[in-house]
Amino acid sequence: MNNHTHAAGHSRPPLSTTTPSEIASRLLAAPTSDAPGPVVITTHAKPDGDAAGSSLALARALIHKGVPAEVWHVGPFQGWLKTIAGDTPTRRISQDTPAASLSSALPSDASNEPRAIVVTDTGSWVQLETLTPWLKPRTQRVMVIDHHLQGDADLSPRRLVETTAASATQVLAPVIDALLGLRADEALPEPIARMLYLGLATDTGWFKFSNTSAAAMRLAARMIDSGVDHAGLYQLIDQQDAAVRPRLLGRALSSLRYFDENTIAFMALTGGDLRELSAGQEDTGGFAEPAMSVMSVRVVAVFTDATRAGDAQPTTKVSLRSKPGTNAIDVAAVCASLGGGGHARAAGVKLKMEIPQAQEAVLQALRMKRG
Ligand SMILES: [Mn+2]
Repeated sequence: MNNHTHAAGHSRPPLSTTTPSEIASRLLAAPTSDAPGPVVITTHAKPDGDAAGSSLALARALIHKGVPAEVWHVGPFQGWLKTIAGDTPTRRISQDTPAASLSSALPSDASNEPRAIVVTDTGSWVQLETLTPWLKPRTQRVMVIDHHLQGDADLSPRRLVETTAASATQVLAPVIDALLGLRADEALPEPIARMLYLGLATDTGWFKFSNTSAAAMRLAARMIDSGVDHAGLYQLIDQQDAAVRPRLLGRALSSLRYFDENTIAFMALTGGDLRELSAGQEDTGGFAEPAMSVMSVRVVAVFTDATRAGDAQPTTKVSLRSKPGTNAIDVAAVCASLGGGGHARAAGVKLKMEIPQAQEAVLQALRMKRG
């Protein structure tokens, strides 16, 4: 994920329990009479580039093979998502849909019962909150394609998880090759390649984060050889901010505090900041970069008020980033100690407390974990 503010599960089941070719053959198999519907592909709420890219790429590859497929996205939705989805069948589900009314938001007749369900870019129930009541009775038909360390074993018996992959789309690429019968050096149809590139590019910060590997670069080169307009994608995804974004960044920067010889940087966006600027959660995220560019800084935490109207308790969303190198801080471990998760260099957690208390808790956890 680009925005790593998800909390992931604690259990660590064996990572991969299946192979790209097994997933492909299951997806190409004729449906059974009790589950004749399309393949449903879903991902974590608030889809980022990798979530959108992995889910849409797989749907396009299946449709290319004549297999009916649709993507289910759970909000909030970023502005570019509609453009990226194009005419690929996509169902948009509000993240606030209560469990009781979920079934009326979803196709319910038996002819629509999906033959298979694929979850991409997450393997954790907490990131699939809204869809959990629908997924729970169907886990035997779920397959997971992911690159996160955390995951829940009871989400699916079939998991394709590579934690060294830069993006879920990198894990997905061999599945698509198996579906389409392509070698790993052959061109892909451009609408599929564009989605694979999108996941790679956004999860590597446009090829500058430490997860940018030779394999990621090779896959990106193959996608560009397949005709992807990488400059157009950059403009669509990274230069589409609402006018309020720089103002919100100004608020975050003016809250900047350093700790421990300027090695730790904290920024905060309060509920007041969001209200005064008429900004929403969808306008936040990605604010760590300016503080990461400070030489002494090794870790940045951005705290955002995520309390929803009517919530009994305050919620603070914490997004952590750290720099690679000697004594690099494993922010996934820091977040895991607080109930969250993510990657070693980018992780997150949601804490049921006000921002000042959340900052105290994260500072303690950072001081405990650093070398
Ligand atoms: Mn990802």
